[in-house]
Amino acid sequence: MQRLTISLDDELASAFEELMQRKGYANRSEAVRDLLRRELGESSVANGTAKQCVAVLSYVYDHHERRLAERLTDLQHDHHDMTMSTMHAHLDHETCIETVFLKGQTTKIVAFAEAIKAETGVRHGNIHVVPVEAPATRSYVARKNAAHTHR
Ligand code: NI
Repeated sequence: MQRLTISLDDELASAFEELMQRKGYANRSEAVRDLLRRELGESSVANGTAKQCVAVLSYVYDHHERRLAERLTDLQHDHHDMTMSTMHAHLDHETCIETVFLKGQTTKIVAFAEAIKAETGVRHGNIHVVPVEAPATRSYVARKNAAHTHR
């Protein structure tokens, strides 16, 4: 554990305090740790160093759109090696919301998510990628997996 002392100008410091309050952080250290982890995680995905990831893909779609539900299911079956689980809810007579839990090679997962989002009738597509390798961003999942290593 290292202790860092940082200097912020007044404006940035009060914006940080405001952000902490809005997000419900009880202390500055945890807020800074989360900001750093998010930035490191996002940049490791962007620059390709996060080779493996877990991800949550969510989207809304119209199940009356021609064959869309079937196409989405086909896409998931085509990627069964990375699709862990799917949750589906019917929002109203036409609209469905789906969340897909994914695990595997980051580039493949991102490509799969883009393919789903690009389907006609899929709206509000969003993916949250969590790197599982980079030590600095060690996630809950990575720690949990490490804790489950039996010797
Ligand atoms: Ni539905």
